[in-house]
Amino acid sequence: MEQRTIFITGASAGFGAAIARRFAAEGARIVATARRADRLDGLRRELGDDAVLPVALDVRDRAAIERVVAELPPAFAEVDVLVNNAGLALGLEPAYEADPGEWQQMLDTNCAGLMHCTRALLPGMVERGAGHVVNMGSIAGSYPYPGGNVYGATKAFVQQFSRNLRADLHGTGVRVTCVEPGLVGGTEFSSVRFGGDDERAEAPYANTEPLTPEDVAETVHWVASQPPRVNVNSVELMPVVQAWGPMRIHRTEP
Ligand code: NDP
Ligand code: 8X3
Repeated sequence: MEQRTIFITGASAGFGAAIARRFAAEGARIVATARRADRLDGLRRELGDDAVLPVALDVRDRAAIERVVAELPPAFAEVDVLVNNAGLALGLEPAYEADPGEWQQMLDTNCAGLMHCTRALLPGMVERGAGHVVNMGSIAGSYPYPGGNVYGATKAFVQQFSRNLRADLHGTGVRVTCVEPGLVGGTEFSSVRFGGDDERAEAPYANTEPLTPEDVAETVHWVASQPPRVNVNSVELMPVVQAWGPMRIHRTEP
């Protein structure tokens, strides 16, 4: 396979860093973006100067996204695969107690950030008649759970935005995939969700075997490595230990 250029948001931790490593292993060039530049520099030291271009980017800053894409150096400018991975869940409170500021941050990051990165990189892909947008959804976009309120809704946005992108891109040769993982351990996701409360953060993974960031990275690499005629629309993956819950019935005292 010829050398590809992969633009990854949220490459400083978790899935994003694992995805960078997976593509770098085949010799791809990685534009590694996130807010924490020191982490991205670490990735460059690990994978090599030619392999990784670290770029500090807060995806909530639309002007910065446009600037970063416009100023990509020639070796990294023709992006083959955009992995819209940056995202977060904040809190698990019911809607009537949740923090509106946290709701806004999830919307700004998971929805607006993802759509503006896509908007910035799509024209080049359409012009070249090739490219792939891989969006990081979640099972939370399909199945509601208590406290998932806005987080789940942002991931439902990611799923439907992915489908609508496909509708717009029909005939251009540009592909779109939504990857929708369930419980994955070994990332900062839960620690971020619970504001650094380690006990709460570790509870979902206790005594079980969740998916790993490498499982997700392998899935992203697989969807992006199919022949050009194949578009994998979506992939939902869960660990074997996870399945759907029963419908709940609230009963009053007799
Ligand atoms: P991590 O918290 O480990 O990584 C999240 C990444 O997003 C970090 O690199 C962080 O970098 C980046 N990020 C957060 N906010 C911003 C921002 N405003 N601008 C740029 N980058 C940002 O989480 P995961 O790796 O677990 O999650 C990655 C994606 O996968 C998310 O979209 C998440 O919703 C989704 N997901 C996670 C699941 C899980 O169980 N872990 C399951 C299903 C989906 P930095 O802080 O340096 O900016
Ligand atoms: C992350 C999976 O179930 O914690 O998207 O919302 S879940």
